[in-house]
Amino acid sequence: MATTTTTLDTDSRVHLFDILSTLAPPQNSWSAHALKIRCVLNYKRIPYTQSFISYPDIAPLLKDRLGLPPNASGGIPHTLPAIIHRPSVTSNPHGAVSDSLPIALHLDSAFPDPPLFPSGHASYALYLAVERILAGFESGYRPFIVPRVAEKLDPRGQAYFVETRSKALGRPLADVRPKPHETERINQLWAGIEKEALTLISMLKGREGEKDGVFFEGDRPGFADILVACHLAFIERFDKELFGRIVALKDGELKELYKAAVPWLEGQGEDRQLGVEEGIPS
Ligand SMILES: N[C@@H](CCC(=O)N[C@@H](CS)C(=O)NCC(=O)O)C(=O)O
Repeated sequence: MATTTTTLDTDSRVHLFDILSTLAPPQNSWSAHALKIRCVLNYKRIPYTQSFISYPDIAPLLKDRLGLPPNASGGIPHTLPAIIHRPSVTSNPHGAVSDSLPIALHLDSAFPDPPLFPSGHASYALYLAVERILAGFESGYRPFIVPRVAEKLDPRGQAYFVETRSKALGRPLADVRPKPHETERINQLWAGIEKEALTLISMLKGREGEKDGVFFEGDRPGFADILVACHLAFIERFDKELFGRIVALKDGELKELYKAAVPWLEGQGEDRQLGVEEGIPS
């Protein structure tokens, strides 16, 4: 894809900062958080440019170059995804916003059609419930996936990721994924994954025979569906066997939702190298 040379000052498009990896397009976006914003941009057909940032450059870019405060949601203070959109963002001199939920809510108000919450407050409540279920789902799948992320990062990103994650987890990252002979642990993690997945599936099925459409709200997609698709894509990028097992549950409700979301997960903005090295015009 061609890389443009327009400056941010003249470019009214949204710019998405995603995380660099060695994965090949169109499956090069892998972080469930960054995928949420990619999906929102693609679903709403918002024109955007994109750049991919190596892990050790994320905090310097956000803090020093863009002057963004730490995420209000807690956890790691400076994270991707982040966007720049000067025409609509007034809270930051560069038009920058970080943290996936604030970004999604901002984009939903700046570009309201189609809405991320098709039934308004009820869809927002649905999103909160799905997010809660996904937290349990994620704690089951993380040990299988996170050690494999390191294998697909650029060399600087890999060194940073292995060091920070091993420190946070209190043991070498490579030891986190269960070994094939650890069947009890594998079964226990799978049981957690399956329990939460079955709840999502029963929500997708709806009351017996009454629901059409592959999304929680029938044929109207919303942010809750995007969230589920992004977690599934994160798993798919790094462990196709686990992904296959999850989407085969029941009548393949999760597979149908995922298939419908693929154009949003894989859609690409125009590549535009923008990062710590290049600097951000003030
Ligand atoms: N609350 C944030 C969390 C995002 C997040 O954890 N991003 C990770 C990548 S998946 C990150 O940028 N980490 C930076 C680091 O580890 O230095 C959101 O929803 O966007």
